[in-house]
Amino acid sequence: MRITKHLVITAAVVAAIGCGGSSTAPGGGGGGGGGGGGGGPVVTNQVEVGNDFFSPGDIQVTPGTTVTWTWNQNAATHNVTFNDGSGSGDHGASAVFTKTFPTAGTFSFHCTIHPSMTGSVLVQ
Ligand SMILES: [Cu+2]
Repeated sequence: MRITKHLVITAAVVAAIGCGGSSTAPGGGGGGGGGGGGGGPVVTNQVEVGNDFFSPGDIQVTPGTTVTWTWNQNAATHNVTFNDGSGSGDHGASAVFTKTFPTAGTFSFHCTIHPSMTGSVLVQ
């Protein structure tokens, strides 16, 4: 007996069609925003003196403005000292120091006890 096998090879053409593969982003955007708080000085003549910070540290005033530094109720001993050596001297909680800035310029200050405490008055 002869068994004839007819092998029909069907070339299965697998058409891998890429269509539909692209996924359209489902409205992913929307982020952004959140601005504000930039690095510029704050327009104010009031500075809080706290433990290891002046708040705000960098302020802006117009010529002739008197700036007031107020030690907060929790403040340890700090001082407001300008680069020319002038300043408040050492004070503690609830102290107040004022200084008038008649001329334009940038006047940096710091606490000599805590060098990390720095600030500046931009007068313009
Ligand atoms: Cu200090």
